[in-house]
Amino acid sequence: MSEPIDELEKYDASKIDKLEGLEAVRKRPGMYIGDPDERGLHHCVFEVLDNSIDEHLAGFCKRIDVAIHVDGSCSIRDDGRGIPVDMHPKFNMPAVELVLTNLHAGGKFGQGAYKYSGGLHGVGAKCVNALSDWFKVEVYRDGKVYYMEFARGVTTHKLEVIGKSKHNGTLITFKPDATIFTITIEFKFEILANRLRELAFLNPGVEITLVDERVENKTERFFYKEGIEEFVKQLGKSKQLIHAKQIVINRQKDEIFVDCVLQYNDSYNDQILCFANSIPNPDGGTHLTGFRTALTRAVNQYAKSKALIKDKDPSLSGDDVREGLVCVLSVKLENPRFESQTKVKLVNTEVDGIISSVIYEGLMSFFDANPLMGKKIVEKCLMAARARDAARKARETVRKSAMTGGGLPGKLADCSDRDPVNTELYIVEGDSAGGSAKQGRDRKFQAILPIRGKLINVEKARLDKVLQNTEIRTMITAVGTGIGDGEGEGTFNLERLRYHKLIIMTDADVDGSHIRTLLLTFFYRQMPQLLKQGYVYIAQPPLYQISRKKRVEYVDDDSQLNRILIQLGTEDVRLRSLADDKELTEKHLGEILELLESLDKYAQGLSRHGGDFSEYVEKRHPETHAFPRHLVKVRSGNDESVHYFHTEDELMRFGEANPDLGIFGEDDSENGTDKKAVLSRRARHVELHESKAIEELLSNLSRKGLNVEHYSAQDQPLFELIEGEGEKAQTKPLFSIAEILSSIKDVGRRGIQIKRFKGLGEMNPKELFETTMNPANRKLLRIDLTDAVEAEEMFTKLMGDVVEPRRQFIEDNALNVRNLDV
Ligand code: 0RA
Repeated sequence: MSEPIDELEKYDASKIDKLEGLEAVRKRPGMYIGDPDERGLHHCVFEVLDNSIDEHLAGFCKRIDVAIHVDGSCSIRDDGRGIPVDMHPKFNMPAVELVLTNLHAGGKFGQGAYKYSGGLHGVGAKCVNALSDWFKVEVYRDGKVYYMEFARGVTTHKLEVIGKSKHNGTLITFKPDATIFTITIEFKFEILANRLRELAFLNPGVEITLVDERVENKTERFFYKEGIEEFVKQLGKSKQLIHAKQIVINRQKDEIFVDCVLQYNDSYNDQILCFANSIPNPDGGTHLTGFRTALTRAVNQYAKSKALIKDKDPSLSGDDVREGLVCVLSVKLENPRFESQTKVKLVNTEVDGIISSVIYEGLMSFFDANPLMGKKIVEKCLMAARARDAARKARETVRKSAMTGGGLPGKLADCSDRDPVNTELYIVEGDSAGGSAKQGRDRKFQAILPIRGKLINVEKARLDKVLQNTEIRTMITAVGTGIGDGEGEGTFNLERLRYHKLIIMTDADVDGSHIRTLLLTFFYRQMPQLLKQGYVYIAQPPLYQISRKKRVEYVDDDSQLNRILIQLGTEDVRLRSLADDKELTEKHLGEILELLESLDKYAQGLSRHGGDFSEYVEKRHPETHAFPRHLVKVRSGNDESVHYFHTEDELMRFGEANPDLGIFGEDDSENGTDKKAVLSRRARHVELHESKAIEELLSNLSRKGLNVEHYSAQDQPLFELIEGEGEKAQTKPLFSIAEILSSIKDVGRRGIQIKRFKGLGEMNPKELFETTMNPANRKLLRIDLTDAVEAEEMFTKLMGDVVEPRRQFIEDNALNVRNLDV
């Protein structure tokens, strides 16, 4: 299996310039991993991961397991060959130590099986080592387990055999150094998950898992046999496709491997994701240029050859042929060069022509073999061309009116400071809230733009229609940047941005959330740079106002309100258990309430899925005491029933016995106008990942003396709530566990007034300023688009035509409706 000596020979002395310590990396982390911010932090994981992916590319690694641990460290395990452990003859050091401590040692990159490696110069893992508080490596090789440990790049535990193993592989665990990563050292599941998913798409066949041990039950598995074909399928899954069959091109030319999958949908945007050696290049580069040229040329060529456009007609433009296109373009080449250390743009000049010819040939042969689809695609592009012409005219008029009419819209209450760095624009829903905001604001740096009613849905209308909308035009003028790509007047120019904070302020109701989504979608489609650079924010008005005697307090959300109610409630009451006639200590009661409060959240979650918590508790497995893992809600006309299942098997059997519910297959009742589909039953299956957490909570509660069986009401009282002392004490019997929490909250609620703010208009100007606009108190939510793929999917789902994904999305996210669109 392993030929360590041979391999080592190849990268010995000649490849290792000098023994350079890792101090250089610690001094200037930016040179090696980019800024030591959140991105840099996660980059560390990706650097180590790249080595495992290399092992996969070399044909030795099938599986990679990534874990975020409770102490904030992260581990990456692979089943590759394992880092070599042999003594290096010249440096008198095991290879693994050399590889992890010496900047220019390594030499496995840029040759042999590692030709298509993503890492540059192989500095990856050793930089991570240098930037870690501690760094541990276990190597499984030659039937043994080897172990080594470092601190900030310095060896603290020499290589040692610590056990036996039949397997091969490498396990690296590290804890980032907080003195380097000063902004954050907290790994985010989503950031890691997005990259792992991407890697699994780009490297079909590798199985990657991610587990977050900081929380209960958070794991994900990424495995895509079909690679980027599945990627494209997923990107387009909430859109109406123009053609069912994907265009798949994979070919090798001059040592460059090209993998490309395309599919058109009926939206007005394109999404082309480019990768070089599995590294995303959001700014494109030579591979993208080559692709674009080829696409435009091929579609025009085909359209003309089939007389779908006349010779005298203008050609379809690049924008026309890309409208509604979803595409993943992945190239693998020997020496990728990028514009910067962050690798956002590929610059190898030789790539352009090669990609262009491969893609052109691929497209032409696809069109020839599938003439109907070719025709459909050309027709779609022709439609885009016509619409683009109309939009260009519309934009022209927007620009003209902005230039001539003296500039700023009358509804805008501008601020006095003219320096965009200092200023903010509040885009406020409704004239009345707009009025309050105008009165309450600090006019030096806060500008207010009220917008009225429903905005036009920018996802469903073409740009020319969108630009006829007055609200949209006003907003474009106020923001100042203009819209659309390209160069020249009227197109987007970030330098003309008039405020560095654009703050969307809407009511905390359904309409408000709709308007907020529309605004965000508009920014996302027409001024994406604003979102990418973090200029767009969402104001977070408080949800409640509570007043007690003369004191007024604002409360952000339900969980904060609950905490306050529980706190107030426990100040006034005690709890006596009737089973042993003992009063609980305040501490004991506090702990119980905390558990009950968490349980309540799960109970509410369950009821959002249509379940009932008491019933759920009763469905506990009589022997194992496990809770059901699956819930299926069946709707049939006005009837609703809920079914619980403990295992996949049980669920399968139910699905097989009720095939009309389509629990496993795609729900195709959206398609076709079959009357029966409208009348038929519908089912929704939810996997209750929370069952483990609920089990845990209930066992904690039982350790605190509460019996799960008593969750719902009993015939006899279980507890007594006591208020007041001695003679004057009042008691109230409680018949269930659930009642403890609710009755204590009831006590807390006494003597205070809780007002729920439905709309911004319910606050007076001073309140609105203090709670929501005053930089000293407010909580702004910055919209960041770390993951464009996810954002794209979210916007299409929320705003697009396909009903089912949207309904599903909204239901799935009902847990946090307040931030539905963020
Ligand atoms: C140097 C040489 C070889 C493998 C590796 C490094 C290697 C590094 C890492 C880091 C994480 N997982 C890894 N797996 C392998 C070649 C080994 C050989 O020829 O046996």
